[in-house]
Amino acid sequence: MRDIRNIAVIAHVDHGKTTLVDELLKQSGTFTAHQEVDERVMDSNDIEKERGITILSKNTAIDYEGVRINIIDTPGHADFGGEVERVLKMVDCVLLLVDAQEGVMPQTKFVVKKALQLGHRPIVVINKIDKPGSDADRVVDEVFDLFDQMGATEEQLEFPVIYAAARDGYAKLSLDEPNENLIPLFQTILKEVPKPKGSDENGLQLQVFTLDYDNFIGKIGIARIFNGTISMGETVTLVKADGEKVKGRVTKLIGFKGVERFDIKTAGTGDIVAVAGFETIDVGDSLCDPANPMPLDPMHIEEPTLSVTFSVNDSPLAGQEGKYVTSNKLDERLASEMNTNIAMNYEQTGEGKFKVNGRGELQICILAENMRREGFEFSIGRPEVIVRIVDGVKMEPFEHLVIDTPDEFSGSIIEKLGKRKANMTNMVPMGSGYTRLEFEIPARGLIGIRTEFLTETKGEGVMNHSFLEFRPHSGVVESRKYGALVSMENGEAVGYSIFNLQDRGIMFIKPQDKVYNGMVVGQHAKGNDLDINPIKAKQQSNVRSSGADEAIKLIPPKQMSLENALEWIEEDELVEVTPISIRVRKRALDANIRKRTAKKTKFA
Ligand SMILES: Nc1nc2c(ncn2[C@@H]2O[C@H](COP(=O)(O)OP(=O)(O)OP(=O)(O)O)[C@@H](O)[C@H]2O)c(=O)[nH]1
Ligand SMILES: [Mg+2]
Repeated sequence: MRDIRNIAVIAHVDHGKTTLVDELLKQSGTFTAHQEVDERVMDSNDIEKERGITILSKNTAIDYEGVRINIIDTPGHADFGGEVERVLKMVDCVLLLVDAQEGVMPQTKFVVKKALQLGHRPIVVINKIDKPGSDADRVVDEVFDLFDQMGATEEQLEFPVIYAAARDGYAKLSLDEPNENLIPLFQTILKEVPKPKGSDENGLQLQVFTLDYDNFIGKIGIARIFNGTISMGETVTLVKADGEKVKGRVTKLIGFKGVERFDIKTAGTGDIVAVAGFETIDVGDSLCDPANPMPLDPMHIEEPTLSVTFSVNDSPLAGQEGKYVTSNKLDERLASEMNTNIAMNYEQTGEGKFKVNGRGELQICILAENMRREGFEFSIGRPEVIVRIVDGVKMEPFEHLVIDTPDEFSGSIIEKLGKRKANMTNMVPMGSGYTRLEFEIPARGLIGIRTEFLTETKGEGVMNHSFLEFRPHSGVVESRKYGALVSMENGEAVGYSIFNLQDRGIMFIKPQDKVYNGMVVGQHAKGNDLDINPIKAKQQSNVRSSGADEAIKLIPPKQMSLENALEWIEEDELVEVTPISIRVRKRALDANIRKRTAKKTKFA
């Protein structure tokens, strides 16, 4: 059997996972001398590169002193926690990174809980020790306390610790050693990561944790072999999560090394490979020995907490900018998404309406962003939290929220969050003028808060949250304070009218933008909605007043990104998404209908 170690790199967002994987690849000599590689090479898809975050977990492999080390890089953002959960089952150990300054953060808790539950004894990497504000000893204590709180065993509490600066490419066993290279980390991996259990002699048992697709070879399952061997051309049995069995032939077997993938003939117990030949293969499915198919336990992933309704775009501008606009196309696209992402699901809730359930606003925004890049046009509604009835009690998801803010803003933040039903559990000075505030808050209270929070803290605050648990429903939370400026005309916006309207609030449009009756063109400075006419041109008199038009000064409009818009809208509004535009609109475009429903809800 091949000498193999399998590890996943887990942490809170931005603590340096992908950067560490880069360095592990480089220092193991995986790249050839002249190979040009991007920074954070594992963040390979467009949105990951643009945003500098990992969205999908990805695997790579290195060879170190004759040992194959398979490494899975995972996302740190709470919305992609489902990715981490399913990966943890595929490895025998984790590298838990913790920022030497920030310490334990909400997603650190989430991933530690999952890792300990599966019996892993993490290698703790205190990363970014080069930061001036780093306090590695304090952070090690925090990690120890966290493990203890999460019910770690004696053995798990004796976790090995490494001090590192991933970006600068060094790691060491104690802080007073010189900064050299990652050899101490490689050595620790070889020493501490258990060898895979199972044997090449047993019947095949392999489980898929990620899917991939190739135009020539079709659906590909990336999987870990828990027992036996698998070979190119061999016939094996695919066992689906519901127990259904289908025999099929392995038409391609792919191995990994660094950023390369290549055909292999055979692979054995412990290895991570990609397999093609099974059209219906999904995440969590097993491939087994046809003589005695023994599937692995299906994967359990934490339930979604948030839902957003995607619907066919029925605005007056529908179909002008996108390639795919029909209900069927939307349905197909969502179905294929859910195939590869078991942390999300969706249901059809009416003609052309699909309720997409996921882990958070970012996860759903990324899906919508991918769809618009592929040429889809659709509209999305306000995110809603998923409520459950447990023993007759209405339960809603709660989140653990951590805020780091300049001291002077902590009072106003506490007040704001109070109105959103947050309960403060901790407040500690962080030094250099910053305070850390911790809360437990209904997920509902977090919808739409980010922009407001950034304004409140002049962009200097940082907020992080991750799922805690379902708790009894906590009543009404405060929502948007401002009304909408709603166009009452169809046509093209005119500079002159925008100029006249701009002191009513914040405009979202600029001259020549297409508008329609019922489209939201700005945020009203007051609490009520206001119908306005953004296409009214100046009355032309016979005598041209020279240069008067050029003299008007327009305040630049607020450009609504998909996330801004989704955060901003209320229940009676929608975001219209096309490959070119993001528009906000009223659900009911007709002003009379809007007024009637507004009255009804008021007196309901
Ligand atoms: N000062 C310092 N910065 C680092 C170090 N390691 C990583 N960074 C920086 O931290 C930022 C985040 O790094 P990533 O590697 O993308 O973090 P990540 O954990 O993969 O982030 P997600 O995948 O989005 O959760 C980047 O700007 C890195 O350059 C380090 O050792 N020291
Ligand atoms: Mg990353």
